[in-house]
Amino acid sequence: MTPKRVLLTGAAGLLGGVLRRSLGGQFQLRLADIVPLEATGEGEESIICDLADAAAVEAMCEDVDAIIHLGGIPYETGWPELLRSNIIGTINLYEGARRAGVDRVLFASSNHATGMHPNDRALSGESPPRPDSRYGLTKAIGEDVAALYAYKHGIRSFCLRIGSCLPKPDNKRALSTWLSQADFVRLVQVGLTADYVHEIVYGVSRNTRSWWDNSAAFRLGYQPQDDAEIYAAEVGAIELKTELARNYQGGNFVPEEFSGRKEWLD
Ligand code: NAI
Ligand code: 15L
Repeated sequence: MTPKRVLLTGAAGLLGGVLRRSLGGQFQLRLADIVPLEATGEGEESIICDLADAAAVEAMCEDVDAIIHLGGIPYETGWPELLRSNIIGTINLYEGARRAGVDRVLFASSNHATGMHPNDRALSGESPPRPDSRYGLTKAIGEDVAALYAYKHGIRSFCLRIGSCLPKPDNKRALSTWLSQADFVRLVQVGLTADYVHEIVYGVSRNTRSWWDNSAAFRLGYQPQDDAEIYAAEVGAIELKTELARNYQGGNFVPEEFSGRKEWLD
């Protein structure tokens, strides 16, 4: 079933804005965020909703076919905030989707769910999590919440381990991790229409230096068009500062608060 009515959480954020601009007109969009936002486009409506409020989330999920779940904290911070917005928020979202009979959920996971893997290792969506931060762990947990609701409750779940979704790469690491905004939209279109049960894919463009085997996404129809390599001359010399950041997939998240043993990481 191709969805018509789509709920977009985190709609006031950076990636929410990208999707709003490109999906508006194709779908009836319900825009939701904890901060106010105005519905201006045709077929748009807006809702203020804190993802930690289970009853409000349940109401927000009614009468939609699909949910794109971008809402949450996108950086490293303390447990109370991450627990509330990212873990409780994602559980509430899936539970609301189940109660409302929603067909599919696209979950914005992150490369930081696997950030402690060395970057000379090609990972796929089947590679096990190795979170580089509390934030990365919230994304790994979100992928498991997605699996519970897919296999136990029949909600199609598409988890995007997004790399670096920026207008253009800003350093050498991003030549591997970059997801252009246009390719992000292409991947979301796949998530909204393809046939899958519980799929984990990487949100990455067709970068020459990509660390990720994204064949599962290609099988489902993802055809990325952009390659960060065209920016290599501009940003290829901009290296991350520490050895840990340069050698492990999570970049700067890896050395932050690191108190582990380097020899365990390979
Ligand atoms: P953003 O911070 O611009 O947007 C997130 C939105 O979530 C904000 O508008 C915020 O108000 C909302 N939010 C936070 N806590 C909330 C709560 N308790 N209830 C309701 N709404 C809440 O972040 P961005 O960059 O747009 O990222 C979107 C998603 O994609 C995030 O989940 C992030 O972790 C993920 N992601 C983004 C990447 C990127 O390169 N931008 C890379 C990897 C993952
Ligand atoms: C993420 O998950 C963050 O939300 C984003 O701000 C970037 O840090 C990105 O990953 C990245 O790894 O570049």
